[in-house]
Amino acid sequence: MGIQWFPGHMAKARRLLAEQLQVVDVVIELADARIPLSSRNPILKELLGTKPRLLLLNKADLADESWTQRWLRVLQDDATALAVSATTGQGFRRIIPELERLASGQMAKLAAKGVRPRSMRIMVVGIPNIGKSTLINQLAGGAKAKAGNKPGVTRGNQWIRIHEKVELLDTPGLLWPKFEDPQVGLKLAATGAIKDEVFNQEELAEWLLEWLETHQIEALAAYQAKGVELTLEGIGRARGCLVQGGEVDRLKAAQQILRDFRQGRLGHSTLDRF
Ligand SMILES: Nc1nc2c(ncn2[C@@H]2O[C@H](COP(=O)(O)OP(=O)(O)OP(=O)(O)O)[C@@H](O)[C@H]2O)c(=O)[nH]1
Ligand SMILES: [Mg+2]
Repeated sequence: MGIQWFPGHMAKARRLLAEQLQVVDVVIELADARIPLSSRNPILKELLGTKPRLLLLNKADLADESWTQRWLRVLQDDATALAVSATTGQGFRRIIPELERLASGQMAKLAAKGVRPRSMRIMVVGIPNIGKSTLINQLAGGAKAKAGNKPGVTRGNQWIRIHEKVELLDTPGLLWPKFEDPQVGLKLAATGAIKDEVFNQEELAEWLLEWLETHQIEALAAYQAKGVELTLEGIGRARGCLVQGGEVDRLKAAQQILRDFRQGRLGHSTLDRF
């Protein structure tokens, strides 16, 4: 990993986050339901301290449902955790009531001090491309925050009112400078949190294929049923990723495999398991 992937804007984002934390009542931490462990920023634990926190496992529509339930049981010990999908709205009914419950202590404290009632302020944090802006738009019922299918779309903090009594702060995705376990980097890249330029796409797709084959052969059953070999060459040929002369274009094949995986076309996979 020779390329600088902890860009300057992330160091700035970390500073801004610490500042904004002072004025919010609750933090929504978004993690990826496909990698509930690898997608949680270790920096957040120390930054957030005792601030009330709602943990949302987003993109649950792309994860293995039984693993999501297992993860929720484990994660509940640390923070209130819900499985959601910001694109479909799955699991959203419980978000506002949970936020109100988590903020109630702080709101009561303000009332006791005689502070004029104000909106509940919620900060939304998480790794790049996890769906923070999409979640805010889903809650707001309209496209108020810019969202997009690549990491690094949101560059600055933005307050968005989603309700008479609730304001949300959209923040830029935050990664951390060093992965102790190289598998974490691969999982983050495979799910789309790290820019595609950072990892060799062919190596990444080969790692993913091997992982899927070892852990979840049923996800690739459609290819196997057609006698397609589970390699860049085999799948590249089946998906028509060819150069002139009929050779497989390995880079195109790798990009296609990663795209298919990210869109759930290779099954509903949870890459973090225990
Ligand atoms: N399948 C699926 N896709 C989602 C979900 N939530 C978000 N996405 C997609 O993920 C991509 C990233 O969404 P954003 O909301 O821009 O992510 P972000 O966390 O704001 O990203 P940055 O601003 O770059 O940090 C978009 O293509 C969304 O449509 C979800 O629950 N399921
Ligand atoms: Mg965003």
